[in-house]
Formats: sequence, structure tokens, C-alpha cells
Amino acid sequence: MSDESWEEQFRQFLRKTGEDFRRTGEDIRAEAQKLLDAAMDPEKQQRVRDRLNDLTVWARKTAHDVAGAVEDATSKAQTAFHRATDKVTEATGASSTSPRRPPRRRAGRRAKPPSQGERSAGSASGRRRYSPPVLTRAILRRPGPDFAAGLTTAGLGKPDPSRMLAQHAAHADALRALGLEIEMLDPLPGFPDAYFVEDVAVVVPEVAVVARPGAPSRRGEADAIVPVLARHRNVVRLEGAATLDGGDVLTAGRTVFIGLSARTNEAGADQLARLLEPHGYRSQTVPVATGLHLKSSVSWLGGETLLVSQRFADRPELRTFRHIVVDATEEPACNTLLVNGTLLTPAGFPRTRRQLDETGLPVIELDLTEPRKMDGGLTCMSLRL
Ligand code: CIR
Repeated sequence: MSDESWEEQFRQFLRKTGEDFRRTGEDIRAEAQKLLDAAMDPEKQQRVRDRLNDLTVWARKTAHDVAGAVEDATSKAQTAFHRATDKVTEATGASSTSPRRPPRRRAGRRAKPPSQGERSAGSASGRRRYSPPVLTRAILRRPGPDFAAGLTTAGLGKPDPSRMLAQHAAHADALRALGLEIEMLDPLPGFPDAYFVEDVAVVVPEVAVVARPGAPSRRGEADAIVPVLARHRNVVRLEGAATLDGGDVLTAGRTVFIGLSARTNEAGADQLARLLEPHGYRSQTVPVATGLHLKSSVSWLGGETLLVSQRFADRPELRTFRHIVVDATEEPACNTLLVNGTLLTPAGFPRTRRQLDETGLPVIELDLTEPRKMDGGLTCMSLRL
């Protein structure tokens, strides 16, 4: 790579990115003007409301796509730059005088590279890689006075009420600090597990799919989340004999892994896949023989990297991603959450902490001893939008 071609590549990248942003800005201005005109006409006001909703969805998707394109282009320009400077260094035999390379922030840089025959989900396979959507809101539900009556198989004893509330609040504070607006719902009488809100829906930027929880005692929680989600997304629901818990659904860019577990059946996975497919998501089922949910054992760290328990490390369904394998003594740490470029992870798992630090992403540890006593993890206490 000569200096000249690297410069040309970088110039093209800047030009293209600038054009994308300009076009987006112009589209929004034109649309806003049309809406302002129509808003004055009482007969057109309902149409304006609908169009504003569409516009919100469109804006989210555009921001998401442009961010992905910029990330890809930056990464290519960086590679070209490094090749060019390495050539100069080799040719002169001198140590590089270029500024130090910034540490690459991509998750999984030090993760196990795909083994022979494996292709990563990103550029290596020629498929477009998507960066995680920017999250702006989290829906949480405060644990009610009856939370200790929820379902559990953990055998870790009764949770302490004041510690549970403190850990729930600290988890909300951490999300707030990462830029998310917190929508805190009141406890749902008669549903002691209702603060595990993740299980009742699968939310992507384009749509919210309300689930049909596998545990009959939790089904009513799904009805209660519908009006909440309807304020932010177009809502669709699973029907009939389908069962699915949100804890079994791991969205990794445009790939959606769906765990088939004691809570999620084939019909649930099938319906979800069909509802997400028109929005550009490709689903893949994964049998879950151990642990409550898929996300008890597998998390997405961004890019092409999954954090997995040893039992999931060799699963063929997950092979298109790189793996960071969690030590067998630290399994609860498998449930780690990527929020706007920061990893939230349960406290008390030092080996996993070191592995997460190696990704280059900032890491925040949260005390989650009490939800764990109710089979709950970090992801299950919020719905992120
Ligand atoms: C249940 O058994 O349904 C609750 N006690 C725990 C749910 C945890 N949810 C999750 O990990 N997504």
C-alpha cells in the first residue's frame, strides 16, 4: 500500500461519510417542512401523528446504518494507514516515527480467532457487519414486596429485600450513567417475577415483539408490557401455543440467536424469526440444555464476539462468531451486557473481568447477588431500547 493509495482511500472515506450525513440531514429538513405545513390543517393532523411515528423509526434505523457504515470505513482506513506506515518502517529500517497506534476498541480483538473453516459474521464472509444500536431508554420494573415468591431453582437462599432493592437501583443508575433514560414501572401485584422485564419482550429498533413466557405464572406480565412498549415501538405479539422468554433471545447485530429451552419452544422461536425477518434479522435456534435461558450462558460483546460458557464453546450454531470462553467457576458472568460501548458484568468474577478488560471496552461491575438467588441475571432486569 503506497502512501498515495492510502491517502486516496482516506479521502474517499471522508467524502462518502460526509455525503451520507448531508443526505440524511436534507431528508429530515424536507420531511419536517411537510409536516409543519400539514399540522396546521385539522383534517391532516392524525396523518401527521402517524408520520411522526414512522419518522422516529426511520431516524433510528438510519442512525444505526450510518454508524455501521462509518465504523466499517474507519476500520478500513485504519488498516490501510497501518499497512502504509509499516511499509515505511520496514523500508527505512527505523523504528516508526508515526504517532502510536490508538488501541483498537473492537470487542474480541484478543478473542480466539475463528478456527480453520470458520468464517466470521463480518467482513470475512462478505456480509455487512452492524454495530450495536445506540440505546436511549431502558424499561425496568421495581421488585414488589412479594418478589421472594418468584420462581427459582438456584438454591442460594432467600434474597434480602433491602439488598435486592439497592442492587436493582444501582443497576438502574449504571444504565442512566450510560445515557439511557430510565422508565421505572411499578411492581405488578400477583406477579412476583415481573421485575425480570426482559423475558416479556424482544425489542429491536424496528419493532417490539411481546413474548408469551414459558412459565404459566408469568403470562400476565406480557399483557402489562404492551401499552408501555406501544409508546415507543410498533408492537406485535406471539400467539397460540408459542412460548418464548426474552432471556432466550440474544441479538448480535442482525443475527438473532434463539435458545430452545424449558421456557422457549420451537413455535415461539419460529414465530419470532418470522416477525423479525422482514426487518433484516436472520435467526438461528440454539438448544439450551443447561441453565435457565440462552443468555444465562451466552452474551454478545459487539462485533463478532460472544462471551460463552464452556458448555457452549463448541456449539456449531454459534460458530460464525468468535468466542471468549468463561472459566467454569465463573458461569454467572456469562450474562454480561453491552450498553453503548460499555460492558456491564456481575461483580465477583475476576477471571472474566480480566478477559473483558482485554477487549479494550470499559467494564462496569454490578453487585447482583440477590437477583441471582431468584435465577435472575443482569440482562433480565431491563428492556433496552
Ligand atoms: C424465572 O424463573 O422466570 C425468574 N425467577 C427469573 C427470570 C430470569 N430472567 C432472565 O434471566 N432473563
